[in-house]
Amino acid sequence: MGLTVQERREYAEFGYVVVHDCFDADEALAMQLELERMRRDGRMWDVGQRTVVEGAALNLHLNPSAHSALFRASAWAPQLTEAASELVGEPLAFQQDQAFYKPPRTGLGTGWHQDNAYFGHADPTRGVGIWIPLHEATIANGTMHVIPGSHRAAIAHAKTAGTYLQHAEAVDEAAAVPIELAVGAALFFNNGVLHCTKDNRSDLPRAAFALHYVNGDHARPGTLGETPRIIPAAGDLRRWRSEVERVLSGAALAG
Ligand SMILES: O=C(O)CCC(=O)C(=O)O
Repeated sequence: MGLTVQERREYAEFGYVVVHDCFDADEALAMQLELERMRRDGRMWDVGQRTVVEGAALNLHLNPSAHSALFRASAWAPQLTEAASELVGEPLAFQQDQAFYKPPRTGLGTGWHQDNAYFGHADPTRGVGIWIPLHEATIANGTMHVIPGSHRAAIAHAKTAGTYLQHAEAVDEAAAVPIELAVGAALFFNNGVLHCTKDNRSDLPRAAFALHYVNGDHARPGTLGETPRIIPAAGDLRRWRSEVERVLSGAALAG
């Protein structure tokens, strides 16, 4: 599908761009069902190593491609690979994926950071993150916030006590912009953009899925131990769509 000239310009200027209608209803539903299956199976863990019990204040994470063929195939979804390769250049390499789940009322946000604090690329603009809400992401449920233009300067980070997370040491929050997104949309953001999520104070859960691509010539293992893998910039539509259909037909049989 690729990005429009306007979308590429916005990304270059601000360090991020929202692509509306990145996923159709089937794709979005399949991702929601898979995340919910993994959550029910107890695959999610709290970044602060808190016990995962109902009603607790939690920031739940998961590496979905370790447990789900659908999420493994998502890295090959052409609407992601084509846009990512336009933003970071070919050869395209897939770096890693993560999912985030904030329970209703008690879900905890993730502090301000630049993803390049984890990846350590010499040029953060050679890496792109894609944040995909699996529930509508609103100010009330603590959606992603970004600081436009912040990809131009690296900020010092420190380790957040009791977690594997890094947080930026100085952030001008007055410049922050909340990014409200419908299900089906995706936020593409430069590895250098300062971003955070806030607590979920709403009565519904808020989940999101994020993938990271990097230009293959600049690829290096991240601090989470992952090794980037070269993938075709055109992606593989059949691989992605057959996984979407498999998940939906499994749900139809079960339901
Ligand atoms: O959804 C979240 O809480 C964190 C997302 C994030 O920081 C990221 O994708 O880099």
